[in-house]
Amino acid sequence: MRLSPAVRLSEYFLPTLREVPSEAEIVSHRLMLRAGMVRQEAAGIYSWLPLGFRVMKKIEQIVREEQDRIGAAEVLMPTMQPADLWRRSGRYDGYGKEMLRIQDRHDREMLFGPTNEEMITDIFAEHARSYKNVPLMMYHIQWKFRDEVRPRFGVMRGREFLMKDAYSFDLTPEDGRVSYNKQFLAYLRTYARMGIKAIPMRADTGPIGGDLSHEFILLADTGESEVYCDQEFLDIDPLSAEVDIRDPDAVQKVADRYNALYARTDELHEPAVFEEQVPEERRYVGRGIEVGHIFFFGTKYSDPLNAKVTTSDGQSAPVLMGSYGVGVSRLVGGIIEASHDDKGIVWPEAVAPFQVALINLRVGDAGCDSACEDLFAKLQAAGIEVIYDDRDERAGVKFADMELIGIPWQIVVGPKGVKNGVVEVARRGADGRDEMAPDAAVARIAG
Ligand code: P5A
Repeated sequence: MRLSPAVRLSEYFLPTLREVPSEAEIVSHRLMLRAGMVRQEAAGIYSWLPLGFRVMKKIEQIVREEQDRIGAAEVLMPTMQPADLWRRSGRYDGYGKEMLRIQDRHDREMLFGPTNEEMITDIFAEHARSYKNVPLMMYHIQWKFRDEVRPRFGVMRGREFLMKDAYSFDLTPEDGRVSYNKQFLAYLRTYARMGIKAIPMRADTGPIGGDLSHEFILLADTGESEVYCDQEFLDIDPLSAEVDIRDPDAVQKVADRYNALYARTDELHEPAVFEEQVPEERRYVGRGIEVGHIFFFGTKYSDPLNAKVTTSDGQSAPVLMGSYGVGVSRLVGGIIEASHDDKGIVWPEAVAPFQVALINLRVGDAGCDSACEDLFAKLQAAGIEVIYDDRDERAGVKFADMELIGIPWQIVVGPKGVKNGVVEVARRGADGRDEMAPDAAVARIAG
């Protein structure tokens, strides 16, 4: 999906707020409301306004590219599911009040899907026949509904939320492990590309089931989960080495590097174990937000839903499955928790709604207007996404708004500079402004 490469603020919908909304408990929620990114429609249910929508789409696209890269095929399953499917897996009653149950006009029982293990297993069961159909991975990026007891923290714990959920199908435990490892690696790359640190932690499997599971915890001081880990986790850069994803040994090697850390750090939540096993200078204690969760659960769904394939020697065997979730809408809030200052959001470049804010200090002044129009066109030609503040507003309002919404670069065009043939360039989160010719400004940001 292609986002609009450039917008004029006078034609845009950016309902920023000066006041701090009283209902918001945490900084990301406050900033998302103040930056005009979302509007709450009901408890835990949000409309995504233009700015919030752009960020969510950027996150979604990074997730998509990394899934495609490991050979997972994108599909789209519906939000509505028949209750019968969940009766067959045995999860219909167990899921309890968190599942939103709906009746259609024929009194058929439906539900708004909280996840899609049943449906994808049923799709596989209908179409796949033999060992030649596996290994296989499919994913979709689709809205989920979970009627959480206490929806809070804005989009971080919503009732309706966007998830990427992938599913793997394999014949042998060894192949299943390869699929799991591929996803593990894809997750490391996905978060690194977003400019954030997300640490894989061994996890309980809960209602999804299975015996192998990792949560990915985005480091943020305000997070709900405690993180005790070896500093080495933070020092590994997942993007530093190009791993051939089609080579199972290479993939296993990366997973092993993390697993070696777990071997030492499995019970790190016990302070005594932590102190005994991790040298003081490498002890990291912090907080974080769960932004992903992956599971390998074997035949938990393929057994009851009869998803079998014939083996090469003519036997019939249930497929082994895993499922892999990323909290796409949660990440929008999570990244803000991890990256903000007292002026507002500080977006990592890869997920910023726009790369540059072009600020016209004197709208109506012929020199400023034409310098801005020229820059607006040149930035677009250079492939840089730009939001042009062409509103008739005070300079202070413009600076405050662009800082609040966290745009990585600012180009400031004022009457004095225009006379001297220069503009000012500033970087969000850094001090100072540099004067330079307009073309140099474009080159600086492009470079
Ligand atoms: C894995 C994919 C699953 O549902 N089934 C399909 C498995 N896992 S999970 O851990 O329950 O959810 C995956 C990720 O979704 C995000 N998430 C939420 N985001 C916002 N609001 C919620 N209420 C919510 N619940 C889960 C989390 O990031 C989680 O890791």
